[in-house]
Amino acid sequence: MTDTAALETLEQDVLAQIAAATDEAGLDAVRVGALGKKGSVSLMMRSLGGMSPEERQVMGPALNGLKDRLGSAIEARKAMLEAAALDLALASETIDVSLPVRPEPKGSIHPITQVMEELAVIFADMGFAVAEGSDVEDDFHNFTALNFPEGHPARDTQDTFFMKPDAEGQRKVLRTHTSPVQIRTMMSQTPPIRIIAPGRVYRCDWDQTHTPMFHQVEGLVIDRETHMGHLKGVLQDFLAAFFETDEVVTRFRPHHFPFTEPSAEMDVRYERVGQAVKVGSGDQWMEILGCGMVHPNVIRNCGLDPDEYQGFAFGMGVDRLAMLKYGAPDLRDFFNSDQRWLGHYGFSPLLQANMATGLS
Ligand code: 2NL
Repeated sequence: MTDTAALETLEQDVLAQIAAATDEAGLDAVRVGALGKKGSVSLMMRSLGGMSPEERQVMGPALNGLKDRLGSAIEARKAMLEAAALDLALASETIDVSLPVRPEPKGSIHPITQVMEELAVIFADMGFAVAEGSDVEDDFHNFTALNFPEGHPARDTQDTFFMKPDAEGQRKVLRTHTSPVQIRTMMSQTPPIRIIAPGRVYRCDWDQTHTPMFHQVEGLVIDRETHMGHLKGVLQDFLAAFFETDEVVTRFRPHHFPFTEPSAEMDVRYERVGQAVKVGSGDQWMEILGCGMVHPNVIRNCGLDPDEYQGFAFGMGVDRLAMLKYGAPDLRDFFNSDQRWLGHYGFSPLLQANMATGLS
């Protein structure tokens, strides 16, 4: 029975099975059935031992040839099936790289953080650097260097959070303004100085308009010939940029701070448009910030000569700016961590404030 005609039939049979295999698993079953240890071709190879030398001389090469041809046919079919599977995957698994990230971002930027970013962007555009410092400060940097006299009401435990006395008996405070950052900058750098100091500040106060922790940004310019005109120009440009209007109408009202002389509060024109507040024009005045020329005592306390250097400083509440610009009615909502409130008043983390394409 082991003649070449039988081999011919087997070859046609296996080739038909190879052609009919539609996936790699099916094709591998065909390979095992023919060329595997107990496959039809392998069994025939094994029968070579029992043949006469004449028979073996014919059947040996014939079986080897069959084995090679079937092996090549299987390889060719395998390559074809792989290519087809890849084409199918490429056609059905397209990736649109322009889609937003998944899962979609759920977090949002808190309006106070947003306003802090906007302030940094506006003042950076005017050449100011951002300076930061510790929330826990000593009496010297928070009060004494700033020309607060002994016994000034702000130094009182009524207004200021005091820490427990340390090993040297010194009572540190939670900074009541970010001015200590500016004091430290004046003591460690030589003018010209142009910085803003944004950050958290603390005072014993808790009602509709006051929270014991709030946010402030202060600014400081120290140079040889700085004057009130520069102060007014910087603050007007700042307010116009922040409230995104062409011009703002402002006025200085005389005031008093221990650390500036002269001191002023700056008001801006505004009007109510329904619930919202429009800043820049209108017939009402609104107090927006405090400012002044840095007191000569403060300059001297920082190791600089007030006859050589002078400058201006200003300070304002970030939380109030955020309320005004984004129309949140109650300051206490800013600190409730309510997801629905944040969803409404928050900002996209993917949109960064910048002067070129807009602040908010
Ligand atoms: C306000 C008023 C102000 C300053 C802060 C300052 C800092 C140094 C020297 C002098 Cl180191 N002045 N800061 C000056 C004027 C006003 O803040 O109403 N803040 C909420």
